[in-house]
Amino acid sequence: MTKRALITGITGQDGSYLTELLVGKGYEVHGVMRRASVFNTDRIDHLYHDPHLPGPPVRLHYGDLTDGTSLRHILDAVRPDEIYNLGAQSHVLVSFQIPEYTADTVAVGALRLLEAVRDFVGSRGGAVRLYQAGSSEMFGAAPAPQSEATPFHPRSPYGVSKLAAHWYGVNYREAYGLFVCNGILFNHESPRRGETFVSRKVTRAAARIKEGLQDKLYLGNLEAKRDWGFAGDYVEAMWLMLQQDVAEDFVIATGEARSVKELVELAFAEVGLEWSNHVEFDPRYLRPTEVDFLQGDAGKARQRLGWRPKTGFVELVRMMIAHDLDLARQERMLKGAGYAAPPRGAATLKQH
Ligand code: NAP
Ligand code: G4F
Repeated sequence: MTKRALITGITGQDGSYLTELLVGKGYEVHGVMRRASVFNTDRIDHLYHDPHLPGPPVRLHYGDLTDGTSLRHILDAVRPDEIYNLGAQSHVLVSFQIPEYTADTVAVGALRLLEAVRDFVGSRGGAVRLYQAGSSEMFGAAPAPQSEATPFHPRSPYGVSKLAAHWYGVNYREAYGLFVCNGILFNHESPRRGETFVSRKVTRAAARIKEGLQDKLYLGNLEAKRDWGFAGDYVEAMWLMLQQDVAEDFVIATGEARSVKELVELAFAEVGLEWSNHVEFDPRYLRPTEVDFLQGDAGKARQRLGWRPKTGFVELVRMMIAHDLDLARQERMLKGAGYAAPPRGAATLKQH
């Protein structure tokens, strides 16, 4: 029997890698996509085909985590075996600017999905397994290294909302016996990372400065430390959690922490530049409350899931730099040939 998966946030970084993984395992994959005024499927265009043509079994459904009815209808249409709730307003600094919307998508959105699943299982019977995308941001100010046993102390509206979603998941597991796994994932990046997260902002800028397309990079706090892994490795952990006999929660991390400054130094060194000649401080990128030090202990995932990261920090930054150099070179060539508009994905750097 072909397994069916439903992914919220399929158009995001993790959604795209998870779709590749599940298609490779023979799943039929369905995704929830928000309506946008332009095409917003860049990350999955290589997987998604016009439904009239033969191609990988990936189907998209319009829906939104702020719209519980749409979620319930999609469950009836898809009848999934596994659900991965990756949809979120996922930017920490932005969550201070739009806290209510962040809570609506991240916290109440997870609750809406759980209620829809509970209703679906109640009326249709059968078993549905749900992965909830939790975050190391829930640990916030808790001392490193952080594991499943570490008490949470979130430091942003995003972190608080993810923590509410985490506890909703635990509660629905205990109250209704739903199979819900909370992944507590530390930062994970890739060439498909959104351009306003620090890793991608830095690798894009280093590449564009190298190609003469910009001169300066404006950043906030360089002292914060993060445990950065590769998104392609982390989606495997999501899938593994849902293949266990019992639903549990898992920390997923590399166990290595680096500062933002180390990331910047490495990225600029990769393109042969001295970072301090190009990086300027801009206080607009500071958060009202910062998370200083995240370093995960993924011992439980190693033992129980057999999961370990395959990609190290240096390899990750090299992969991202290689990708962004390609984009910057395309942009430079097009500009040289007189085209005003850069290729999509290489748009002129707006330093959000
Ligand atoms: P991302 O690239 O920002 O993708 C977020 C996805 O959520 C996008 O597909 C986005 O759609 C969708 N979305 C946003 N608001 C929505 C709404 N109201 N209804 C339905 N979908 C909505 O995030 P990511 O890096 O792939 O992360 C995946 C999940 O893991 C997120 O929940 C994130 O908070 C969590 N997480 C990420 C990390 C990390 O380091 N990457 C670490 C821990 C946890 P559009 O494409 O239309 O914007
Ligand atoms: O790349 P960031 O924006 O990621 P952050 O805040 O750690 O959140 C990411 O990881 C979480 C897991 O812990 C996810 F749940 C969340 O969805 C997201 O994927 O910032 C990393 C660090 C911060 O300390 C920030 O203050 O980089 C610092 N930073 C310094 N200058 C900057 C900048 N961050 C951004 N985005 N932009 C800057 O200019």
